Amino acid sequence: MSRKFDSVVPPTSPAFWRSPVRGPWFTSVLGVVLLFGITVLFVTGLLSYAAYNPGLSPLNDKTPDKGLLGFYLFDWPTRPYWLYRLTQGVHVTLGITLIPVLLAKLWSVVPKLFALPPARSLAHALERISLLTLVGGVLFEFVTGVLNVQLEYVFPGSFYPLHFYGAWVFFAAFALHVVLRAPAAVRNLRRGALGDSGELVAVRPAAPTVSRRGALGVVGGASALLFATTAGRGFDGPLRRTALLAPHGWAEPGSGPGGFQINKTAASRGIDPRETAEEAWRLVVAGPAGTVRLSRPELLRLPLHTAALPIACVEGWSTSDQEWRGVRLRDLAKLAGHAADAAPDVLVESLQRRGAFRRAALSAAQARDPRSLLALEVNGAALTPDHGYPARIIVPAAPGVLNTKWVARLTFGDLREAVR
Ligand SMILES: Nc1nc2c(c(=O)[nH]1)N[C@H]1C(S)=C(S)[C@@H](COP(=O)(O)O)O[C@H]1N2
Ligand SMILES: [Mo]
Repeated sequence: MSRKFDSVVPPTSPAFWRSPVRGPWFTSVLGVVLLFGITVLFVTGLLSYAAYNPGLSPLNDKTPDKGLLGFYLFDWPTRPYWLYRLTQGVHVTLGITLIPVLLAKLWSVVPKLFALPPARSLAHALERISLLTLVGGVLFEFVTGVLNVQLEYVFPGSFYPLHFYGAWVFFAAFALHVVLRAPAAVRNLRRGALGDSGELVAVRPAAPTVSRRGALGVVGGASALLFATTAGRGFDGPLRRTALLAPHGWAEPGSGPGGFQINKTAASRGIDPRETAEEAWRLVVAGPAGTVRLSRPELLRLPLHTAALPIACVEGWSTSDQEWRGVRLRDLAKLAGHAADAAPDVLVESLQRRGAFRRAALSAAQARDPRSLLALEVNGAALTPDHGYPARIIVPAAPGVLNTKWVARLTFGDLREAVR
């Protein structure tokens, strides 16, 4: 793809663009890959949004002004228990894998950005504006997504609304683009690489250094490399070590029962060991029957149950199943005055005083599931401080953000009452 050009030819001239790789076939192949890939990203993104149960409580809702965009929301299920691990793993891994395809697609059509006159007609002007929305939208979604996954806290509190509203704006432009271009793309693909003609084909092509198929191979190879260095985020042990692109400098979980991914340490969340000590810490359980206070030894004397469940974060990493042991949320609901089968929504509050994720609302379906625990132990030992000692929530199929650590209080009942 040699880029030699005469300094006198401006980029607004077709003669400026000399790569012999450009052409409708190359653009259409990449377009079809993106059509499927971006559709999966959009659907898994909408699922990820639903998984936070934003309809449940203002606490879970980062986008209270969503209006009609929340039309599809549903009560996030608790089975299969690996649901969010799968949908969010696919969302993040696929998004990263598609980056080379996206860049190649934009490169393949970049001459059009410079084409003159800016508008030949009103229809042409509208089309170019919609393309700016499309390109701006896709870059915005990929950049915000990658930044959120790779660098925590670049968007204090605002990643959710940005990525969510951006997705709808982008997807509207994307759907329009697909409808307008699909017939031409099908024609280009039928005609094949050799039958290429049209505005994208260089009028003064430079000598080829790679065939069009070869160039596609380079793009595919780059995607395969990104996939191979990303997918390991969804596993523990040796596989995680293949995730070379995952953010490093995280707390080292070490080995032993608590030797799995730690997102935020107790120290970083301002959890004081004096508050979690056995003498000091009490779990408050509130409901219509009043308020019960339980020490950790008292909780350990209640019926204990185990559940093998992963932690799966919105950032796309997850752990393999861990063996959690603790008290069922439905049994705690009973202590608070609700029949176990009629356990209502529950507000979970942690010892943590500041920062996001110190509180979360769980749905009645989540509270009733027999695998939903207030976990006291993991993998046969007491929780480590960084995994939420003295007690943390674990719920099947839910995003990590709902697995509150260092729990201090559970309030069963109508959450609109509980949250002010
Ligand atoms: N109190 C509290 N609980 C929390 C968080 C937090 O910041 N504070 N982070 C949540 C998020 S976003 C995730 S992904 C999981 C990570 O759990 P781990 O660090 O044990 O892997 O904890 C959740 N529980
Ligand atoms: Mo998370």
